[in-house]
Amino acid sequence: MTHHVSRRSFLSTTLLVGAAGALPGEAASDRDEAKPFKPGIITTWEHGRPATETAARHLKNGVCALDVVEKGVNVCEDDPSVTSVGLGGLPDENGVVTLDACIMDGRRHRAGAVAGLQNIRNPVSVARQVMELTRHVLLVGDGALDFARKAGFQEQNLLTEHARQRWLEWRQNLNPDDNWIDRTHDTVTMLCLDGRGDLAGACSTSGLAWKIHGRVGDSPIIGAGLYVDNEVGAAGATGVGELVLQTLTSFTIVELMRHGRAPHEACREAFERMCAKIPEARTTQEAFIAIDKQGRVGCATNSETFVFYYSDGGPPERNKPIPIS
Ligand code: SD4
Repeated sequence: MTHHVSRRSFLSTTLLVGAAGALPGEAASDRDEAKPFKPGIITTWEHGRPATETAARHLKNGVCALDVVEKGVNVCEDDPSVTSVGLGGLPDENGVVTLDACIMDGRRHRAGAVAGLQNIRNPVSVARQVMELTRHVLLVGDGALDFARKAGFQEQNLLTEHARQRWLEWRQNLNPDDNWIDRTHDTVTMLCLDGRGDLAGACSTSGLAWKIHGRVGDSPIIGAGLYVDNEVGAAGATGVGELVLQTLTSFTIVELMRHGRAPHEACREAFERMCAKIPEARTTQEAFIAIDKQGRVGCATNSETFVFYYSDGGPPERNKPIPIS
């Protein structure tokens, strides 16, 4: 399924302004010229709307893609009514909320990630600090929490009463066929091409509800839940992370775009490849989004309920892709 950026807006050129986000040693004037690309943001799921609204405001104000995606994803993390991300996320089998997130900056091909992080409502911002303050990419569990504390993040209980009640219901209805897979799980993944033509992406999730304590999904793994290549494009995933981990879907999509596929073709081909290797992928919920260096966006999903939001800096547009059967 493709979201077609209108021909008129796609062909319109973007005048690059301001120096915000310029790399050290890079003169803003190097880039102040009309370019044949269209800045844009694409975000997963219904809760992507408020996240995209905030992100779009920043994009319009000339903020760099890296800040756009962090600030956008923070909106979802802060919302206690979103039960799959940050505060209010559904817990693991022990009733503990553990969060996975990552962020990637196309300009320097840098990334940061956290997995199994407890008590911090903005894991994507902790991931950003892992990227900014250390030479590591991924911190997990207690180590990630220690790092977050030292970086100045406040701890809080992330288990809302609503999430606790749902966990209690699940425990009462436990059955021996439980496979930890058939859950509601709606990771927020956001990709952005900014006014300078730079790409970034971020994703954040509480992972599969009632997962085994210690389980890590695809979302904090660079190349699986998210991948950005500043020369080519960016891609991200939402869905059952085990399958995404087994096929490194986001990396695959970006590589397919490198070889000339449009974003929707790359997403579709990656999905078909996943199904060829793992037939179960036809029945588990999976969705992939992508944006290329020109600002074209695309998506492939097998989910009846998946939606994504797109913005070029204006009000978010809701898109309901036709699921692949
Ligand atoms: C995970 N991929 O932890 C995440 C969950 C998700 O839409 O994306 N849900 O496997």
